[in-house]
Parts: sequence; structure tokens; C-alpha cells
Amino acid sequence: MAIKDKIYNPEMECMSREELTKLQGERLAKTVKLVYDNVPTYRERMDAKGVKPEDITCLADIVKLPFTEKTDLRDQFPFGLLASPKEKIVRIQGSSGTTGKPIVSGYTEGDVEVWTEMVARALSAAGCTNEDIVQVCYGYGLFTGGLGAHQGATRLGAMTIPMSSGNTQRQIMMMNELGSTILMCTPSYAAYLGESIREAGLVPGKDIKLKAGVFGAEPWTEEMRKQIEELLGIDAMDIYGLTEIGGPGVAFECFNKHGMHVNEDHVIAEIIDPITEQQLPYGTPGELVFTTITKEGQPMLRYRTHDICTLYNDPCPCGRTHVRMGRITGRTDDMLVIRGVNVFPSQIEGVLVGIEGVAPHYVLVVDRVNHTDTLEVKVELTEEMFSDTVSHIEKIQKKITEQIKSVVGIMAKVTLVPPKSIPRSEGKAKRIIDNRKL
Ligand code: DLL
Repeated sequence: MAIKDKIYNPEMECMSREELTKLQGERLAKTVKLVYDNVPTYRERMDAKGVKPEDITCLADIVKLPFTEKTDLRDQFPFGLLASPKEKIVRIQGSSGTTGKPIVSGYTEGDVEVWTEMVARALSAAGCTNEDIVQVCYGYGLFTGGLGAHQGATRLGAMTIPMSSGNTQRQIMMMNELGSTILMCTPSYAAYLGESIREAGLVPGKDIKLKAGVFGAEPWTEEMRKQIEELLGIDAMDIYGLTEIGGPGVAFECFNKHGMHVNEDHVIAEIIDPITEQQLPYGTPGELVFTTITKEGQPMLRYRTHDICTLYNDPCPCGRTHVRMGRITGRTDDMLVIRGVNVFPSQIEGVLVGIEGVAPHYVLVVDRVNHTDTLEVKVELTEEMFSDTVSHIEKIQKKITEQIKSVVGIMAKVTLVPPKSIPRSEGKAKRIIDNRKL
């Protein structure tokens, strides 16, 4: 199904590179002055580097600025990085992270407005109009997924259903009865919903009216896209964002589905070498770094996301001029080092989803036995394969083992487990159990 891509704000989204560079430079200079004058952490960092706000006059000057890390948000929790007075803050969003201590971000009314438009742009690119019924199954709360999606869908005048995450049976019932046309949730939950819909005997296209899905908040692959599109009979689009920068909508896919346009009139994206911290050219994978240039509440200078991806600046047939970011292929901090080999969970997922008979549900268990790292890949069989012959199942096991060895370079123990035995997640999927850290 080809979706109809509509550009929400052509003036900004299709601006010439020359104009955009000028605009980014001006907005950067303004942001730098704002944080220098109001946030002690930034002032101290810039002073230490001998940089004054007057030194930042154009986009190229960004390399003079210091980086910011998640630890800065933790250290300054909750309000230490605010650049606007508390009376101007109308919203707090946050994320718990993996280490327990949350990080929060304060939004002014203007920030909420910018964020709303970013999600509206993403939904427009997925064909959403006021004729659509948008079912939001991202969690509502401090997590930016639910409210972010909700605001964007409402902005387009769509009938918005704030389901939040969980209660799959109720999700399906509402989807069926209300005739939801656009689904917003994590890709892993979309796959689970797709399976559950089929199990319930409902037929996509007939009982389920979905035409598109806007999925993000966790890494996924092209193969997973195909599976979700087939299961639900939809176009599945990628959306990226992070709490620190403003939530979902920082970047989103157009109908060409080859990278997510970064909303460059609101953020500056850079790719750096994580070790040398030097900028890398378009087309080279590295760590994604964002600077907000319209945020008033809690602007971020050169925030290191630790997400690994590539930026592309070749023209996109959709007409948008903003650079595109490729899929997140890993995180500098999620990378597993197993027997000295760098392993990204996405590489293993890429192998698994290309093999018939296994479901897109897996978990990687890393351990250390007799001082040697071990990797076990537990993956679910589909219902049909589960009742197949033992020799056929063994063949699949062998195939997965060989392909992992060839793609990742290490021998893994592959365990095929019964359908539905790997716990499902309603939000972000937990794919790694690293027992070495315990
Ligand atoms: O996950 C915001 C969001 C909500 C994005 C809904 C898209 C849809 P955080 O909880 O702060 O915010 O997590 C941010 O999630 O640094 C990436 O590692 C990962 N992530 C987000 N979107 C994608 C995506 C939200 N499309 C962290 N592909 C980011 C891969 C993603 N990873």
C-alpha cells in the first residue's frame, strides 16, 4: 500500500541548504547566549574552553562548543540545566534510564509547541489527516512517547485514542470497534499486536482498518519492518527521538522509507567519532550528537546520544531537504564485547528475522564460564515450526548458528524455545541479559 505523504510545513521542511545553514547558525548563536547567561554548567564548560557566546556566529562554530552527557543531566537533576525561570516551565518529561536515577527535561509552552509540530510532521509523512483515527499505545506519563504522539495526532485533527501501553486484548477490541487507521507504539509491541490480532481470528484489511504505523523508541531492522507490514497489512514508518532533546519526532521517515529526516530547523545533528570526538562526514557511521536550537526550557549543547548511525544528505524524492539519519545500528554503550568481538544486538536480530520458522522475539544471554565469555541466543519458533519434525528444527538451529558466526564472527549457542515463551514487552523490549555484570 502506498501511503500519501503530506509535508506539514514545506517552508521549513523544504528550505534550501543555504537558507537552513544560515538559520541554524543564527538559532545556535541565540541558544548559546541563552545557556551561557542562565546555566552555570554551560558557562563553566565554555569558560574552561575559552569560548564566549560572541565566538559562535555561524553553524561551523559549533565545533568550538563543549559536549554534554547524560551524566550532566543526572548531576544537575532536577532543575540545574534549566535556562528559563521555573514559572515558564509548563511540562516535565523524563526517563528512568537503566541506572535508576531519572533524568528530566523541562518544557516551556514554546517547547511543547515545537515538539507537537515535530510529531505532526512525522504523522503527516505517514499520511495522517483529520480523517484518521490514531491509536496511541506508547505509555503516557513521564515517558515522552504517549503524550508526544497524542499532541501530534491532535494537532492534525485526527481522532486520537489515548490507550497508553498494555492490555493487549483491550487494544485489539478498540482497534476493531473504533476502526483505528494509524497505530503508534514500539515496533516490538506492533509485532506482538499483529500476532495477537491473527490469533484472535481477526483479519487485517477487514476487521482491522490500520493503514500505517509510526513506530520507534527502540532499534528495529528492515526485516522487522517487513514482518510488521505483513502481519498488520500497513506501511510501517520509523520515528526517532529522545527525552533530552524533546521526545519523539526529532527525526521521522517519509514514504521513501530510507532514513529519517531530522527536523533541522529545531536541532543540529552531528556525527562524531566516539573516541576522538571529531566530526565525521555524511555517509560515515558514528555517534549521533544533537544541539537544540529552539528550546527555551532546557536547551542541550552537543548532547552525546551514544546512538550509532549514519547521516545522509543526498536529495530525497519527497522534497524535504533535511538530512536523513539511517537506522540506529547500536549504541556505544550497548555494544557487547564478547571474547573481544564487538557485538551489536541489531546484527543478531538481522540474522534471526531473515530465517523462516522463527519469530521476531529473542533474548541474548551473555555469561562468563571458566573465564570465557559465552553467548546464548534464545529465539522463539513460530507455531507451525514448533510442530514440525525434529530434524527440520535442528536444521534451523544449525543455520542460525552458522549465520551468526559469519555475520558477527563468534560461535553462539542457539536455543530454540517454544512460541510465546519469551516475555513480551508493552514498551521497549529487553533483549540483553548480561550476567557478567552481576
Ligand atoms: O524513546 C522517545 C520516543 C518515543 C521515540 C516514541 C520514538 C517514539 P527515550 O526513552 O529517552 O525517548 O529513549 C531514547 O531510545 O537514544 C535511542 O537509543 C532509542 N530510540 C528512540 N527512537 C528510536 C528509533 C524515546 N526509532 C533512546 N530507532 C534513543 C532506534 C530509538 N532507537
